[in-house]
Amino acid sequence: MKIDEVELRIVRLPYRAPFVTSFGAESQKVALLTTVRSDGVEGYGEGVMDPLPMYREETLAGARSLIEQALAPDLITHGCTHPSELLDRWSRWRGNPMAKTALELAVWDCFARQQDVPLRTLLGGDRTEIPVGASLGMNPVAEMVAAVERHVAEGYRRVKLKIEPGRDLDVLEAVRAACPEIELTVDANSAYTLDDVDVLRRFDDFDLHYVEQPLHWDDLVDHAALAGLVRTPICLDESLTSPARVRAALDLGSCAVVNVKVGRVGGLTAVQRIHDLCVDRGVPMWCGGMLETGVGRAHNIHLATMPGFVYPGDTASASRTYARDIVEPALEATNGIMPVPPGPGIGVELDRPFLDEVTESVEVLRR
Ligand code: OSB
Ligand code: MG
Repeated sequence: MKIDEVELRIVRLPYRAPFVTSFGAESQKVALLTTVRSDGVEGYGEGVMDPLPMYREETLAGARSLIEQALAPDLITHGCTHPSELLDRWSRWRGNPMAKTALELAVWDCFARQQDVPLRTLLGGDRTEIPVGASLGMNPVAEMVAAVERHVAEGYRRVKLKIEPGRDLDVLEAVRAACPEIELTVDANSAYTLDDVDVLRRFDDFDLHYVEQPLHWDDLVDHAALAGLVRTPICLDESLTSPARVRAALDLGSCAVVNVKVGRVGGLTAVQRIHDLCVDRGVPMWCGGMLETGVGRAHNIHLATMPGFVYPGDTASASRTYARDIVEPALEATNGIMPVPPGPGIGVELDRPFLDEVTESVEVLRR
């Protein structure tokens, strides 16, 4: 495909409630939305870099600069015959998976729309709906318990609690007392060290499906050591930044469950490689989320239809996060089941008037 234009748009969208994790409280999304235009067809992607490097080290400004200076000129000059070429072609620029993904996703969406098929079909996903869970980050404990009860009543298939040292065992005790049966997980977003092993061991009492990224955000070795000291399975999020890193984590025994976020691993081709590796090794996967707008969320829903995504993902209803989303139709789960938008590509269209209201800047790169 010949790529005529790349559009980079920064949007700001307030969250309905602050999202509290071990790295702080966030009250709005600042997203980079990408559009590629090819023979009159558009495709959309979304970058998940934050303005400041809170989750991993990429930033919005750095990613935008890499796209402007290297990725978009390469794409506009050379086009591609299939979006799966881009991962290896862009490997000459090291790292920066979120920047690469922001643009690669738009190419995949555009390609699927040109073929007139849903994106999931290109990825080998047969399912037309997927089970979803919810990720809850709030203070104080009573508010967390109320939120868990609300999500269980709405039918969510799994609830994940954001925890950190000093806000962990009390939360777990309160939630388990209120909901003894639910599928429960915790996400520490790297807030502990191996010195905290006594607390981490006590998580074993709460029948957790897994504990997500307890240790340093780039570590594999300490997680492998921790896996030998606790019974609760370890799931890695932040540390898994490419197919090679996932293979290393599995070889080392750093995790028994894999959280896939397309932006963190470098795009949909990287997701396919990780998927095939995990299926081959019998390692369960699930699709994580970054509180994306409808564009990134729709991509997540399509990729989570691949057969290796056996646990409920974080791709919950957009209305949990935003009073109004930038896409139509709305991405809403019913009784914990998210339907995959059936149209071509990611199956959603931009709500242009509202998108313009929340747009901070637009830049168009041409041949
Ligand atoms: O660690 O999974 C995480 C959101 C932002 C950054 C990191 C994480 C999260 C979530 C939210 O847990 C998942 C979602 O609802 O999109
Ligand atoms: Mg996480």
